[in-house]
Amino acid sequence: MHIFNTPTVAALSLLFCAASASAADIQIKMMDKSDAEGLMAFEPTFVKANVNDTLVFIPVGSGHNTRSLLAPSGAEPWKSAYDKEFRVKLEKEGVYLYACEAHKRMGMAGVVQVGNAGNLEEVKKKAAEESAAMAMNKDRLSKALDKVK
Ligand SMILES: [Cu+2]
Repeated sequence: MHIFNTPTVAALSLLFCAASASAADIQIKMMDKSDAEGLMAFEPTFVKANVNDTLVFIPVGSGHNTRSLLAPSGAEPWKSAYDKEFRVKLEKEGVYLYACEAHKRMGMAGVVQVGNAGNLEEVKKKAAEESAAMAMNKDRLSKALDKVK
């Protein structure tokens, strides 16, 4: 007696393939100096992701962490330990702003877009406030937000 007939097994394996293909790990390095992004930077500063992808923050320089500044409604805020790899699963659509707590004033901040950017206006407002308090890299967040499509 067969529990699954062949077409059912084929359909199930297709489903598993689709699920695993759609969720990716996206690496973001926490750096004292990035060739691409400048001093005190997350590399890349802007990331576009899909729902259920996972951000993986990798400590490259030392004395950095990551903390969300603004997340779409319903999304869990995050705060990592210093100098530790940290994973965040992105379960809600929208734009996320985050920074390194030690170097936020030096503009060490980044942007993640997940699916539709429904909260973009709110994010731009928050980014402008944060950028005004930065001593360097003051245009980093606005440049990153220009990439939101
Ligand atoms: Cu830092």
